[in-house]
Amino acid sequence: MQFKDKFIDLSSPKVMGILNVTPDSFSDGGIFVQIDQAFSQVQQMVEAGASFIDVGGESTRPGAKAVSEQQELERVIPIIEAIHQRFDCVISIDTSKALVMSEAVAAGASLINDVRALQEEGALIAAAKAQVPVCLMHMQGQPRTMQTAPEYHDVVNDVIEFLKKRIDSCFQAGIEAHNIIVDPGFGFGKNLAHNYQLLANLDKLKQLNTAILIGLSRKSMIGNVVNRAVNERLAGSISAALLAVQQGAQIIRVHDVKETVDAIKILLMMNTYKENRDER
Ligand code: 8Y7
Repeated sequence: MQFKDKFIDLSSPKVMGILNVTPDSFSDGGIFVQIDQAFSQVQQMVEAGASFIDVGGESTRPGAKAVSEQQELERVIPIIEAIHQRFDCVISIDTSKALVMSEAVAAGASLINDVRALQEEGALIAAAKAQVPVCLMHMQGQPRTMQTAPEYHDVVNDVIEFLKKRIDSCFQAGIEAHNIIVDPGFGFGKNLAHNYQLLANLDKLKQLNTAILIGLSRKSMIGNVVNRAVNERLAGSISAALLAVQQGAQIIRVHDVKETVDAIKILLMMNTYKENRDER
């Protein structure tokens, strides 16, 4: 898949590192301290094998409050510019706002990651104009209330139908299939059963003929099974990531890049022998 001037071969799975942009940007030493912290985080992740760095200025965790356009721009643009100057990775902008999309791409981002699948006003047009790949994620409801009582007729089918419609809207806006990535949106308006039904049927997303991205790192769908706090969910997160990769997920969005890259290497090593076993 082509990301501006950078090509990433998705025939083997790639890791996307999550960059935490502190909400209180100016309270803890100012923008330079923040850029410094971001730099060391990004450096670690790129050295550990991240092909993508996902930069987000809006918290989409359950219960999180809305962020203004201005706030979001102030948080992400200087950091994207700085990362773009210094690192060889694809910068992904995690946003739903049209203006943030276009400003971020102008600053060096080359992937738009939208948890609202380009449904906000102007987003579809902004993404089409930006001419970079887009990730369309499924979410039921809005972050503030999405976990209250999520409901589906058939979660796997409902998510696939939603993504089909969003892909269609992309086509109509001039975004081509080779620039579309889909994501079932683990934890976004889904209870535990919904999340595991989606994980168990992840391979069905292949029928959409787009690339597949998944994010389940440290999420409650891991925590609720292993019964551990957010910082104790590494083994569970890696296990789930591998199960997703084995079903065709090509981009894995994680906090723990190094450990996930190692785990994927083991899976790929085994798979080289699976492919050969009938030939011997
Ligand atoms: C996802 C995501 C988050 C995800 C995509 C968290 C921004 C919540 N999760 N984007 N963003 N997919 N595409 O716990 O699963 O990381 S934020």
